[in-house]
This record gives sequence, C-alpha cells and structure tokens, in this order.
Amino acid sequence: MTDLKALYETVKQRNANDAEFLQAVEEVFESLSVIADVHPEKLYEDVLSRLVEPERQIIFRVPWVDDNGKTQVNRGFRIQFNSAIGPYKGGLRFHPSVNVSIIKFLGFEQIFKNALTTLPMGGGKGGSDFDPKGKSDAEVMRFCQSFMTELYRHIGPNTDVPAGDIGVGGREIGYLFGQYKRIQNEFSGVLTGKGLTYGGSLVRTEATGYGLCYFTEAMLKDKGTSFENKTVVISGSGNVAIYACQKAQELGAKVVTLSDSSGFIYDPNGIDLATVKDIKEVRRGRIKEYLEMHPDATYTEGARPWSIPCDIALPCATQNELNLEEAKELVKNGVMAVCEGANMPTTPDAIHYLLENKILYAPGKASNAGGVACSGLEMSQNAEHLSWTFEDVDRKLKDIMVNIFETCRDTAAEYGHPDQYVVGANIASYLKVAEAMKAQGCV
Ligand code: NDP
Ligand code: 2IT
Repeated sequence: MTDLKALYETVKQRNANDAEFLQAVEEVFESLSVIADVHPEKLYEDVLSRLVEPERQIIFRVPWVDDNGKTQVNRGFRIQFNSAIGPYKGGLRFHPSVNVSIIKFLGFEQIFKNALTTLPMGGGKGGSDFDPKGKSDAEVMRFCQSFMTELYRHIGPNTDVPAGDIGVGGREIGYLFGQYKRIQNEFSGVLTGKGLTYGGSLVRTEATGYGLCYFTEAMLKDKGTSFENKTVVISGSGNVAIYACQKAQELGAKVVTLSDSSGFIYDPNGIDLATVKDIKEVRRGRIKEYLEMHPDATYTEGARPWSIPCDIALPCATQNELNLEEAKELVKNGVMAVCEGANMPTTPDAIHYLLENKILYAPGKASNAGGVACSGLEMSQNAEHLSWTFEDVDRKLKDIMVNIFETCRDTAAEYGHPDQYVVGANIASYLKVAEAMKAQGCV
C-alpha cells in the first residue's frame, strides 16, 4: 500500500525551501489519506510520486529599461506541472513576493482545480517578481514584451496557455499577446483573459468572482439558505474581490468590507462598488481613497477585515491571509461559511478549526475555479473562431460551478466525510488525473 507519509517526507527533502508548495501538497495528501480507508487500490504510488514533481520548470532573466533609461532585471518563471488531461493551463502572477515555491504551489493547485472544471486543461503557473505598482504603462509594456520574448518558445495554444493572476489583468495580457503574435507571426488562443476586440471571452473578467458566488450559492441552497440578507466580508479589491462583491450584492447580500495590502475599509451601509471600480480599475489607486466619497465608512491601516462580524467570509486577496486567530474570531462572531476566492488563503490550522466548528468551508481549488473554467470556454471559442453571448458563457459558468459543488459534496459523502468539501475536491480531482496518468503509462 502506498505510504503517503514516506512520500511526503521525500517531497519535503527535495523541496526543503518551498514552504507554500509543501503546504499545498500536505493538504492534498491529508485528503488522499481518506482513500486509504475506502479504496486503497486507487492510491497509485507510481502516480503520486510523479504528480508531486513538475513536468518542466523554466526560470529566466527578464531585462528591461525603465523610464529613466536604467536597466532593470527581474526573474521570470513558468512551471508546467502536469499535462495528463490537457495542455498546461494557469495564470501568471506579477508580484515582488513571487518565487519558485509560490509558483510551484499555484501550479500544483491548478492541476486539481482544472480537473474539477471537467474541461480538458492540465496544470501550470508562472509569473515574475516584477511589481507593476507605481510603474508607467510604458514600463509595464516593456517588461511584458521582454517577458514574452523568452516565454513564447515554451507556450502555444495546444501546449501551454497562460492567463492572469495577481498583478496581471487585461492591460498585461494585451501587451503579452501582442508580443507573442509578433514573434510567432500567429494569431491564436495562446493566452486567455484577452480583450474582447482580439479574441477574449465575455464574462472572463467577472468569472472568478461570479463563479465563487455561484459555488457559494449552491452550497447555501443545499443547506436550505441563500445570500439573501446575509452580511458578507470580502478581502482584496482586485479582479476577484470586485466581481465577488458585485454578484453577492446581486444575490441579495450586503457586502461591508474590501481591502488591499495596506488596510481594509468597512462600510456598514454596504460597499458602493462604482466607487471601488473607479479607484481600482480606472485610477489604479488605493482602497483608502474610498473614504473621500464615503466619509461614513472607516479605514483600518495594516489590518485584515476578519474582525468584522459577518455571515459569510470570502477571502479574495492572497495565500495565508486568514489564520487561526482570525478564524476563531470569525466563528465567535457567528460566521456560517468561508469560501475561498484566492488560492490557499486559509492556513491549515484555520481550516481545521473551521471544520471542527462545522463551518461550511469551500476550498479555493473548487470555489475559485470559475476563472479558469471561463478561460477554458475562451479556448473553445478561439478554436472554433466564434464568440458566444454573455448569457451563454454565464450560463455555462454557472452550470460548471454547480457541478463542481455537487462533485465535492457527493465525493466527500461517498468517502465518509460529509460536508468536508475540501476532501471531496481533492479526491475527485486526484482520481481523474490519476486515471489519465495511469492510462498514458510512465511518462
Ligand atoms: P489582483 O491583482 O487583481 O488583486 C489582488 C488583490 O489582493 C489586491 O487588492 C491586492 O492588494 C491584494 N493582495 C495581493 N497580494 C497581497 C498581499 N501579499 N497581502 C495583502 N493583500 C494582497 O489579483 P486577483 O484578484 O486576480 O487575485 C486575487 C486572488 O485570487 C489570488 O490569490 C489569485 O491567485 C486568485 N485567483 C485569481 C483568479 C483570476 O482569474 N484572476 C482565478 C482564481 C484565483 P494590493 O493592490 O495592495 O497589492
Ligand atoms: O488561479 C487561477 O485559476 C487563475 N489565476 C486563472 C487561470 C486561468 O488560466 O484562467
């Protein structure tokens, strides 16, 4: 029988400095240990030992010239983790904290997330320690062009299809796409999250936040309740947070917080999203500027929003942004559900605490899969040279998210852990990828 503990020790030795990656592997292995009791024959050792090792890791120099004429050098990454069920697929993150561990954890999570969507996409992730904050559009363009001048040789519409993540939105995808097209002399669906005038899909901008709310809605409905009249606390104020806020409000909830890395705003009257979009999407400003338009709101510098009483918490900023102390505070204040828009935002001890206290916990690899699912739909549209309507894509996205919820729920129950959606998410996605890897032999 496969010894998960021994395998984890090997992974630990081989990735000694990669704390975030080890955290992601440990969580998956904890869920997979449940298979040992019910279907030990499915815990294929030859699959697991390959699954934890990326198929390919690319690290490259990204030189560029800033507006003062000075040469800057950043580090670029693309980790092509697993192609068992489709071309590598996953976002690019531009943030000063980016390193091998962060990209590896994100790539590993992406394998399982993409499998849950039911669309044919393998797992990958990339990015750079470049910080777009405070840079001019021209600097961002030169950086993106230099980044793609190296990356292009490793990607392609049937090989590896990057998209956005933290620090990479429509502007960056546009510059990256333009440079790829120029170098390859090819207009193709090599990136997703493209603008609507050059092959992008309707709903992709909204998809992760909307998808998070569709998953949460399905989960609440299953428990006989809904978003209606619930108080919601959201962290972040980027792409995921903004559209989670929009959909939660549409579904009847009152969203009272948003944040950025400097602090959080609390508006007891409910967040005015038009103001937030203007600050974040138009002016690229800071969330505290919200108070200029809404003097009744408060801003707390250097803090996260989890101390604000709520029914539903949606962490939508970054990894490990909700720790045990904060989980205790949420539970004390009566939270009923924590649903992750970000990747791995809740620390392992906080997850255990939430589950012990019977809080509904939706793991990011399931609840934030709407972004990559819509990317998969963008790939389909590009492949058939068509554009679907907003309603079409939105309906498909919702169907996918409800299906992911049901898969997590049913698999968790089948394996004796009802309501532990994290167990269901990890087992269901592992089984799909494992079957595909088995079938393709030792590659
Ligand atoms: P954005 O860059 O649009 O926004 C990120 C937000 O999170 C900003 O408000 C940012 O604040 C905040 N943030 C980032 N890093 C930190 C940090 N270290 N500490 C505190 N706050 C931080 O990114 P997205 O909204 O696209 O991504 C948010 C999360 O969702 C990430 O975990 C990402 O991996 C995940 N995700 C994104 C998907 C997508 O389609 N975009 C799909 C699935 C998951 P500031 O501006 O101050 O940096
Ligand atoms: O974490 C994620 O799923 C993303 N950043 C989106 C990936 C994608 O390929 O759309």
